[in-house]
Amino acid sequence: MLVQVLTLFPEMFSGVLGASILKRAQARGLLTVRVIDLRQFGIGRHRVCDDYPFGGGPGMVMRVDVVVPAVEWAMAQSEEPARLLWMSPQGRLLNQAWCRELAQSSHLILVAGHYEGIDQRAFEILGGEEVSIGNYVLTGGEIPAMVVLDAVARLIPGALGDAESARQDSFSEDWPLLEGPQYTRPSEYRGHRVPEVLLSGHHAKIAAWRREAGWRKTAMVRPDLLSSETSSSSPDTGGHSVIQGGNKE
Ligand code: 9D3
Repeated sequence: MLVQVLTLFPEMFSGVLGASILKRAQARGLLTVRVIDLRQFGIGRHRVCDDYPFGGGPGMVMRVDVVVPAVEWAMAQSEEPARLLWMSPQGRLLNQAWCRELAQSSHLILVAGHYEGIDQRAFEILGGEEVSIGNYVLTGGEIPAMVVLDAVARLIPGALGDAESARQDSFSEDWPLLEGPQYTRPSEYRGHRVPEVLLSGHHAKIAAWRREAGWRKTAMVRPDLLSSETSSSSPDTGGHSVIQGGNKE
């Protein structure tokens, strides 16, 4: 998979790309990430990429005559037609089903906006989909682009280690219930003991205890996951609830 990221802050990506699964997926040749500096497409000697919003208002808007040529250049770097994703607070909420779908793609282009956003005509001209990662305000689309990259890259076959992929195979739903607590050695620390059942070696009891603990945790923290109409696996809403106004995290 080729992923091209267009950003005004390419240096933000180096740490994320150089560690863990993203590093391994690239080392294994499963993933190529190219971070493209939008400033290369800036206008004039100063490579200006933004300007004041027509109609007034705070902040700056990224120029259509910078963004469109940059994306078109990125599209031309691969034979495969690219799936174009705009990181935007106005986007559809990212969920696991969408990530799984994106992982089927051989070429993604992620545009990370900064400032107040991107001139609307860029979407009109190029199409694509707007992605939000949640209902909170970030300073730009860079971290959302990293989130998309991370969530999608681990779904590329071979990207995960054996243990991790075995685990992943064990549930096929869009989003499972939450898990109960995890423990490792020592079995007692500062008077806090690991639940006895986990030390019992009784596999059926352990499985039952974990199911119960996960269900309790879910009911407490994410009751939205327990009602089928509002869960992230609900296909008709794309994962965010319309009824009951759920997913207001
Ligand atoms: C006051 C209006 N704001 C929109 C909610 C303006 C604004 C805030 C933050 C415009 C851009 C941004 C920068 N955020 C992103 O580019 C972004 C984002 C986010 O802030 N939250 C969740 N997902 C995303 S994807 C891109």
